[in-house]
Amino acid sequence: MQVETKATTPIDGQKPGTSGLRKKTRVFMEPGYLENFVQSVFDAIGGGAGKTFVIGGDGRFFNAAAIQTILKMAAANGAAGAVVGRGGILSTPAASHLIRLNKTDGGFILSASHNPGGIDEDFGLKFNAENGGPAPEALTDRMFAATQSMTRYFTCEAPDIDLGTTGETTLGDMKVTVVDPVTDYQSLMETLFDFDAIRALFASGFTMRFDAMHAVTGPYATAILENTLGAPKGTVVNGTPLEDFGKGHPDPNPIWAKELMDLMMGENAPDLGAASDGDGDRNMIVGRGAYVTPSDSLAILAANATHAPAYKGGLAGIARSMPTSAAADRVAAALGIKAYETPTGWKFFGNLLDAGRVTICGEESAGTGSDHVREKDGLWAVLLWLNILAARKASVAEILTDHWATHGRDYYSRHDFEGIETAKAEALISALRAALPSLAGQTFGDLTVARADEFSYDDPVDGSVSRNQGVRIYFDGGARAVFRLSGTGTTGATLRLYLEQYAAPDADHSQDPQEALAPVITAAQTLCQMDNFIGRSTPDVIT
Ligand code: VG1
Ligand code: CO
Repeated sequence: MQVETKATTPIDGQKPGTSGLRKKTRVFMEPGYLENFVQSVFDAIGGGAGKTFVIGGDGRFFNAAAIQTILKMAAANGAAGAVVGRGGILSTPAASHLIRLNKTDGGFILSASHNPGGIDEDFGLKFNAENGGPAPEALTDRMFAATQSMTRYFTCEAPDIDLGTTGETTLGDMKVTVVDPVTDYQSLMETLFDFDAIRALFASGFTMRFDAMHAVTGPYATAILENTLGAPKGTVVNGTPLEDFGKGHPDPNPIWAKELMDLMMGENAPDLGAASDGDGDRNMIVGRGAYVTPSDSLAILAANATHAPAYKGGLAGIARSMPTSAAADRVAAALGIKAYETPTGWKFFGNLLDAGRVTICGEESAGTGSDHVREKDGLWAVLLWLNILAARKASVAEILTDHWATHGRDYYSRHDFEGIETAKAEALISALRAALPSLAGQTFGDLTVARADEFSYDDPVDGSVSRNQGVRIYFDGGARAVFRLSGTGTTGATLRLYLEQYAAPDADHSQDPQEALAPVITAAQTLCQMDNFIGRSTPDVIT
């Protein structure tokens, strides 16, 4: 194999965000764009020589071509091996598992997750480290630094690898192993959950709809739910991954999974509705007439985890991202275990999981997971729910109301304001930051600020500090508003306003969340002078 050294120059803006580098697909397809970034990964990890990597993605447009480029570059950088999902397909949690199972030196995950796909939509690339988790900030900082001084990349002339069939082949001196994307992941799930109990649940007539949203979980859900657990054919819908996700937003929330929501709120609702996102790491859970917010789902999974074989010994601790509601903290307190609050993004859970400090983690953005991999895991959450439903012999709605009666309800909602001019969004955050010292004691609408700060995270495992992770406003009476800018978008800025209000176990839990949150919505919008800064007060997406 002849290694070719290609001269190149640095490309602006190749800074990984909350979850890897995400850009418009056409940007990724520009000559050298993908190559520069991939080379920066190799440079940041001390080169590829002798190393092995997992490579796969969510199947969106440009997935297959990008994998061929990465394979050639890996071989040219001296890699010893690559493990690739058949057809270039790997869900994010399955990729995380393969990195750990095969003890590789990391992996390249090609996905822009919940962002739409297609030549005019989004593409993304993320590097995960040898623990199977997203590169921590110290590593993404090194990657970004490498992109800024990039002068050459290494590749080679070679025919494309046939990814259509499993088996081993070589690319120069590099061994390429094409694996079934589902098999190892399914085996892992079988070690965690009581498949017999779930099988018996389906056999008893339990009904479910799983919406794969034309994204990566289709093959996984079909193999596990229908072919193994005996859910009737047709339980999984939109189960064939498409390059453009059928032109949808593969984001499992009540807005983008509206069809599923309508079904679940209607007369013919099955017992359980679930959905996952583009790359299979998010989940939505909805019972008959009962939507479970991701924050509540995290808390309920943690409170009931011992029903599943993998967690029967109890949990070491629970971690949630800062904007996620305090519901999980209440469960941790009740269980007498530690609760951790981390910045947004799964990369911050890695150290806690590696150190054995936490067993279950979650985010308000529909991500839950455990120490079985180092990513959030959509199907895992669905299977844990199924295991709990099978064990408790109760409906989703019953489990939800029972949970609130025990721990209280954290009314919760996120309001997203999308496509804002970046300068305006940043001005709003800067003004908030400047106002922080004087906010306590001031009243906005009906609510008085108890305390306010900007979240900074001191990682208790490696001592690293991550600043400016969102503005938190706590009001008297148990309400909280959080402001932060999204780090996964590809155009303009998205302002996320996270809202919550606690209602004690004996309080009214039957309100519509938007009504229960009305005072904190008003207070938050007034306090940040939303209208002045961005000229808007109606969110584009409410979850
Ligand atoms: C969003 C979510 C965050 C999640 C991230 C990646 O980030 O808020 O909780 O970890 O997406 O999820 P941001 O910066 O846009 O708020 V995924 O499913 O894209 O890997
Ligand atoms: Co995702």
